[in-house]
Amino acid sequence: MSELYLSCPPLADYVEEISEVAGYLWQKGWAECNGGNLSVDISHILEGHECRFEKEEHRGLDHTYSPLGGHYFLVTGSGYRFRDLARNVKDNACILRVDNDGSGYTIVWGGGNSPNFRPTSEFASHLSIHKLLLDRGSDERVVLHTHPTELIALTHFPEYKSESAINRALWGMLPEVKVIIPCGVGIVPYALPGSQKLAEGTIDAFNRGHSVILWEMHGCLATGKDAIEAFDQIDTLNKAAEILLLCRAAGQHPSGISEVQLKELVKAFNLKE
Ligand code: 2HA
Ligand code: ZN
Repeated sequence: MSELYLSCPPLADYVEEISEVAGYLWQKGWAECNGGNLSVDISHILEGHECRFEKEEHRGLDHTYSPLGGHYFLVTGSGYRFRDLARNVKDNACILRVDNDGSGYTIVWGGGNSPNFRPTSEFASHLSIHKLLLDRGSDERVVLHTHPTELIALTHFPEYKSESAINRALWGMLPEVKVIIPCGVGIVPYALPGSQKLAEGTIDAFNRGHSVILWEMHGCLATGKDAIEAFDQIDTLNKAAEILLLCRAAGQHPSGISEVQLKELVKAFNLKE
């Protein structure tokens, strides 16, 4: 076992869970090439441990994230593959500490031996979301972005460009969708990957009450208490998208679970409407 895990045993479980989810994403076909990224605020699990980190590589940030000063994140690398992460977290992700003033960060572990290692290209979106979760006092600490094929396909349909239309269609495919994602998915119109515009659109969608966001013609982003919870929400939504597309491919336009049946579900499971 590595020095780091010996000095901070709970970290080993986190690293294991992340490689498990990375494997699922690859098996699902949602992580082609270097598609997707993941970050975890691990500050809480480091508390009370004298962690023996191994390196110090400092970098600046384009924006300042003062409230995140001093926080530690486990983050996947830019240009790195989820299928490789599944086998080896240390070479394909890093742990970094955000500077006290939030204007930069220091990589303290991982990143392989590459001097060019950088956190994910979507780091701006991830940090903005972690800041929001912190502001809210949320216990969600994971941000996961991936490319779920069928959900992305639906964002190309003119009739599913609106949040109300796509949520009505997805909730209608199987009861689990309303149970797991009662507030529905938020939609962010297409914006350049890694851009501040995409990060801002994502924050707006979170502020509308969503915990899963669809980036039009690009992918999906979810938060969760852990990586499995974030994955499960996307998996459930994508299952609904698969059923919808299967019905369409068979020449059917399913009317799905009715309003009355959805209301019955909300009542029975005490869900948010
Ligand atoms: O990390 O998916 O959106 C690669 C991407 C960018
Ligand atoms: Zn992406």
